[in-house]
Amino acid sequence: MSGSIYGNNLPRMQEILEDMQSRIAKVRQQAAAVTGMDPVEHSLGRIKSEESMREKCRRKGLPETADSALSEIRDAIGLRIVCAFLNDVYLIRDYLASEPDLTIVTEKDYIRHAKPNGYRSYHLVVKTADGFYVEFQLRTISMDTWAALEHHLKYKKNLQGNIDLIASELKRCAEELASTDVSMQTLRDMIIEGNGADL
Ligand code: 0O2
Repeated sequence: MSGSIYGNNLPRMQEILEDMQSRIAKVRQQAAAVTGMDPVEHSLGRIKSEESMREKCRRKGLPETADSALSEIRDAIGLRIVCAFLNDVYLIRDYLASEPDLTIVTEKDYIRHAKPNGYRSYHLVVKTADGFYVEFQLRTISMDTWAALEHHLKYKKNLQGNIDLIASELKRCAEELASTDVSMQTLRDMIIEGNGADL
């Protein structure tokens, strides 16, 4: 096993990641110029590490090849966009959908249809004109906090205690956070109405 699983595509992948990051920066500036508020709290971009990609190929029963890493698996290039408010998640979604050179390949609204464990996020896979896939995970700060904790617990070895109780408490937390997200959005809408276009 020698060389990168991505073959000689890494420089182009890095370029695409940077391009996506600058598009997000642009839409943040545009939205802030109109509303006075940045729709994105923070964002992270990454090329999936060699080791994680090889592990994902094995987990999915795929050969460890560039084709698997770039075509069968579609999150080699990934961005996580964390928004303060629910509506901002959909604003970013609409912006990505409106980009003429990007094709939406899959779209999963785990916000309106949460996973059974309580996971919420909006997942979008887009394809660039030259055939690279990019996965976007769009979520609120609350959803991000929950996912980080759940991820941490999931990979914690020798987790002691009542696993069923932990799972049901985690789900309850996800529901409480989701309800807080709706309340925060309502509050924001009320403030905007009270201030015209100032917010
Ligand atoms: P990593 O290391 O975070 O990238 P896929 O696994 O992508 O082929 P699927 O099932 O269509 O296929 O993906 P899905 O359900 O849209 O989720 C993909 C990614 O979302 C995961 O990537 C996680 O990052 C995140 N995710 C999905 N479900 C959960 C969850 O229940 N908890 C948390 N914390 N994150 C979740 P990877 O590849 O699993 O891992």
